[in-house]
Parts: sequence; structure tokens; C-alpha cells
Amino acid sequence: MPTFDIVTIFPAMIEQPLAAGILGRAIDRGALDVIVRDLRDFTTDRHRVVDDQPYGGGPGMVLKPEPIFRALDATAAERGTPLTVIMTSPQGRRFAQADAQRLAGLAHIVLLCGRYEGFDDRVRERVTEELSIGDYVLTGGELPALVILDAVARFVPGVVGDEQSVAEDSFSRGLLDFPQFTRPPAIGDLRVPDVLLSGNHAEIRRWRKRAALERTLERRPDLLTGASLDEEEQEILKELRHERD
Ligand code: J9Q
Repeated sequence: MPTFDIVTIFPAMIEQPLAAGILGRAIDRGALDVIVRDLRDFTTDRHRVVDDQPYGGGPGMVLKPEPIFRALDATAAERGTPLTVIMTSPQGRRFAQADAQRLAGLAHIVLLCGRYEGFDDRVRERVTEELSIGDYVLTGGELPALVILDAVARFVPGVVGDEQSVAEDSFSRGLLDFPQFTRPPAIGDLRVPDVLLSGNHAEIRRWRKRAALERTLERRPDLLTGASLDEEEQEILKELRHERD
């Protein structure tokens, strides 16, 4: 199980979401080990200053390097090595499900949350991975750090109830989910597909495969390039492609 350290100037932005939900329960049970570190605790001046003006001028402030180096040194001393240091930024490689699975196998993960115009670039000397969660502008790296923690933690044994379902998650296989329904069987003319009420489990399995493939072909055909499909799924996909042209 990896340990997680999250370095931020807004600890509450991390602590409050982590107190709730599945990750909160996992932390309470000891299945997940997360320490939130306030970057200001690693300053040495009276005013606990974490940022400064950029050399060369320009708007905004840059996070000073020394508090970050001290936070990383303290984390390495407490946790041990190897330390994987992740910075999130729009300049990073796009974070994907395969990264979540890979990161879950590491010993110690540090997530550095940036603010303002970013970090002093010398911090990148200590960064082992720079990851982006998507192409949009955010106010800081706290939400991306939570996104990555959530996706990685699902692969940590004991965090999610059913480990089988994590490993076989449709997205891990490169497919979108099939549609789900629960009671009642009809709301006016909004009916649950009859096959799901039939009790015929072979037919239900096939219907779900077809529905997942249909959705993926329609909405995210790019996913099908890397998908791991069984024989039946390959057969259904061939049919669907014929129907479409
Ligand atoms: C730190 N926009 O954006 C997309 N992935 C990460 C980020 C990001 C941001 C601002 C600050 C990370």
C-alpha cells in the first residue's frame, strides 16, 4: 500500500473532502495512509511567506522553492525512499486509468499542489512525474491532487469493498459502462428493458456487452483502439460497425 503526502497551502481544501465518503472511511480503518502537510509549516520567516514575485517581472506570484524542498526532505525522512514526487499542471502528461493502477504499486507518493503562477522551476529537479488531469485552467493543484488520490486509492487493497470489481471495471478494460436500472420497472412510459427483468442471465450478459460497446462506439470510439475485448465482444462490435455503415 503506498503512503500519500499532500503538500498544500490550503490544507482544508484536502482535509474536508477526505473526511467524507469512501476515502474517509478507508483512512479511518487504516486502509489508507494520507498526511496533509501545510507548506507554511516549512517556512523559516516570521510571516511564513510561501510565494514571491517572478524574476523578470510580470503578473502573479511564484511559489518559493525552499519550503517545498524542506517539505520533501521531511517527508523522505519520515516515510523513507523511494519517494515519488508528483506535480500536477496543465504542462504535464495526461493522467489516465493506467497511471492510477501503476501508481498504486509504489511505496511513497507525494502530491505537490501548486498555486498562483506556479512553482519556481527548480522544484522540477525533485519532481519525478508531472501530470495533467485535463485541458482547463484551475486556481490550484488541490483538486487535481484529490482526483489522482481518489483514482489511485481505488486500487489499494481494502479501500473499495469489492477488489474484483476494481480490476474488472469497464473503464480499465477500455469500455464505457452499460446502462443500469433499478425499481420500479416503469415510470409512465419510461420502461426498464424487458431483458433485464427476464431472469435469463446469459441474455442479460450479452445485452450488457452490446449496450457498452454501442455507447463506446457512439461516444468514445477512441477507447476501442486499446480495449481488451473477448471473442463475443469482438463479434458484437463487428455487427455494430456493419449496422452503422
Ligand atoms: C495546478 N490548472 O490543470 C490540469 N491538470 C492540472 C491542472 C492544474 C492547474 C492549475 C494549477 C494544476
